[in-house]
Amino acid sequence: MQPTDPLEEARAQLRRAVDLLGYDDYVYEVLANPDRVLQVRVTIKMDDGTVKTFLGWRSQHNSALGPYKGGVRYHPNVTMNEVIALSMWMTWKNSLAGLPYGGGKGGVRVNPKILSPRELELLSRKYFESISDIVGVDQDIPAPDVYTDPQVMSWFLDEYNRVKRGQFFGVVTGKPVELGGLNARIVSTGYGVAVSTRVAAEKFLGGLEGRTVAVQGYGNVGYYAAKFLAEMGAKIVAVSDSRGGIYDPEGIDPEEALKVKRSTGTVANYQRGKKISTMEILELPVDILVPAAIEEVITDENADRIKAKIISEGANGPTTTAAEKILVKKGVLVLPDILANAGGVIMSHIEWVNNRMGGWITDEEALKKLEQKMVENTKTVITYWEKNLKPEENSLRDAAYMIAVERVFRAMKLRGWI
Ligand code: AKG
Repeated sequence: MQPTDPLEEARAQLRRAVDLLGYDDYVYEVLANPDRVLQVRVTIKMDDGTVKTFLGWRSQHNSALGPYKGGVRYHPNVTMNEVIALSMWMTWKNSLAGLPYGGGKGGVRVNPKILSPRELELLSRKYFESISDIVGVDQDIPAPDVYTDPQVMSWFLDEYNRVKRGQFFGVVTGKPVELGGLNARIVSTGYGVAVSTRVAAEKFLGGLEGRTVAVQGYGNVGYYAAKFLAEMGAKIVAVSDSRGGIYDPEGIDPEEALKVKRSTGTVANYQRGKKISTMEILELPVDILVPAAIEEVITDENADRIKAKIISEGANGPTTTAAEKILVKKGVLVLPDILANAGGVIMSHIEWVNNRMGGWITDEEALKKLEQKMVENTKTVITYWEKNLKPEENSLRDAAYMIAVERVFRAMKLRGWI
């Protein structure tokens, strides 16, 4: 199986939605390409005296609904096309979530795990300085993504305020509490995945109680999805990370698995159960599968062997278009990324509003708001799918895309862009 270009995937998904909605090629062309992509060079002096240059990007896809919004990832394999695809997905995610945001995304091609704290700070500050002219509280609001965290956001915030000579706290979200962030941001994507899954399970599986779950990826999203799903009554039977996984039909304690990962480097050392590979986890006989690791893990090569009834996309882009066709035929329901993992950006919006008002909100209130929005959005997508599409031909992603693209289309029309 050849890895597909994420941008091709994103465009194929858009093409489908544009065709289903009956829009013309002009609309497709406008939305298949970002408004702007800035490529920057980030050159830093390493601790050993050598000089290294890293490439970085910020892609601003569409701002019809509001300022661009989306995270920044640090990853050794990130490419410009991937960043563009991710910014396109952010446009749909924000639109579907009903947030007043367009879509943006950033990335730096670097392995942050091998940088010293000083090198990481320097890289973060230089990257943000280089994109500071195109970001801003009402222009483009970055946030954490793969391998970036509240500390990186603090450096972004500080660098922006140094360059712009102000105190613009709403220019990034996902900040530490001391700088206007919310503790709840860290749990929000995983919590949102769990809530969306619960709504789907209530509708299609008669509830979450006792339903078996496999979670691929044990970073923030995977761990918190597992933790909250377990709290909601589901039984976590398999978890994995990049180094391997574990399957125990008797059930796995998510907290214990996290402790094992922290102390030994991988959940695969969990004391009970059978060791499995990070790809085998996708094919286990479970009710619910949560791919929360990387893109394109469910492909036309393994889709036919998937036994789960519901797939909840914690990661961005884990299912390819070709795989989804097979899954629709098999009657497997995919809660698409733009719906299921929107919890992070919804919480970011709460933080941003708070910063702009100079206000405060408790984590409890913020999580309540997030839950309401995830329930509402999941029900909206399921209802739209049932009313307007054919379950034997169309996925929930088709429904989610049609709602999201139509909102962006209407905003562009009202603004006179098309
Ligand atoms: C994502 O949902 O993939 C994001 O990058 C969210 C970032 C945000 O909170 O703005």
